[in-house]
Amino acid sequence: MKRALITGITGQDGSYLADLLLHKGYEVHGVVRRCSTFNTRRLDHIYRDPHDAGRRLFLHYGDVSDASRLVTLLAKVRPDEVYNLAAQSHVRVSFDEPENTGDITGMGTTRLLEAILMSRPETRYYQASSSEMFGATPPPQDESTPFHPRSPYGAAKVYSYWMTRNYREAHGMFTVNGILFNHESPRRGETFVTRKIARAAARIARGLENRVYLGNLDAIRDWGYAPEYVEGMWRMLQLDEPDDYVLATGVATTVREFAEHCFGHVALDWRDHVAHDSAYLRPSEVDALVGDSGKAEAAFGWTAQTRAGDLARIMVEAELKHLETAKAPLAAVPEQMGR
Ligand code: NAP
Ligand code: F7E
Repeated sequence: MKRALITGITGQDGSYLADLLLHKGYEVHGVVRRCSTFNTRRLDHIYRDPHDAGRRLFLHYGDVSDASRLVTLLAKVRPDEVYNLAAQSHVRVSFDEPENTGDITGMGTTRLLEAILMSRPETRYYQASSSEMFGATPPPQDESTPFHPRSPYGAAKVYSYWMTRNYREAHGMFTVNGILFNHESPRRGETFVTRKIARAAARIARGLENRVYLGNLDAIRDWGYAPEYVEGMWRMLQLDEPDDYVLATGVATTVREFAEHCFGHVALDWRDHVAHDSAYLRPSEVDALVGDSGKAEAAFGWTAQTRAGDLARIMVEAELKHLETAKAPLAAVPEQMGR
């Protein structure tokens, strides 16, 4: 039985990756931050009581800011594959917390790579690199596009990208960068724009609120469906040689168009419900990200299947279903925190 360790297992991608690896017969170990409230909501459906025999999902407290913990954890688990998905992943928040973002999204990678080198260097390593690294460089972007990050988050990811390459070149480790363009789902964090809009469209349709405040509607993103992207992560670690790959749909959609899709799905006109708030603008914006994932298609046959219109439908449907089943609909995300 193969053994994998996932940092960021409680996040959107971590939870889908855990689903996938359990389905493939892996023993899955996840690193979870200690938190005063439960942060394992996305894992509820696969969690099994520690006293149950035969379980294959194991959760361990840990934090990528804590090098000694990573060393002991890697020595204890001795995984065949490590997926480093842990990050302060919110671009707008990275302007408020640039140092913390550098520590977690940047230095966290080095701590983990070093712990692997010390304990089991033959472990295969996946780094969650991001299209945010391309930043100001115009689309289409692929593996040879120069980086020009526009946020502390993007800069931290560029650092992690190069550390991942360096452990491959310097130590011969099997390390890969998956350079993933935006991918979304009903499990997306509530303050990312797709989830924020889908959630608002459903709540407005059910009469729970009337308006959603957004920032830049002109930004262009390449939005795919997260479960397809975690399959791509896994495939990268099954190749004969380590390399770096872009995963993207290749389709450009503006924030405005995504809002049109979501509100259209509940037969509403987005213009009646979307208002502007400059709090959601970024000090420096990434205007357009549209990827070319031809290299991934050629190397391991990966192509994105779901486009933005279908994604909007999937996300709004999930919000509507949630409202039907929730006893008391959750309160709106507080405005100032709803970056
Ligand atoms: P996410 O939902 O924000 O999940 C981030 C995960 O990192 C969570 O499990 C979080 O734990 C964990 N984490 C944060 N700080 C940590 C720390 N100090 N130590 C240990 N764990 C920590 O992000 P995602 O959308 O799943 O993305 C997964 C990875 O891919 C991230 O590295 C992200 O930057 C990158 N990425 C995402 C996209 C995308 O479009 N989704 C595109 C390209 C790259 P809590 O649950 O406790 O907060
Ligand atoms: O913003 C605009 C905003 O926060 C998308 C992360 O997963 O993907 C994600 O980063 C666009 C931006 O995602 C609001 O200005 C308008 O242009 O959903 P987002 P992101 O910044 O693209 C990359 C690939 C990652 O790696 C990151 O980890 O939407 N926008 N109005 C807004 N964005 C937010 N959040 N909230 C608004 O009200």
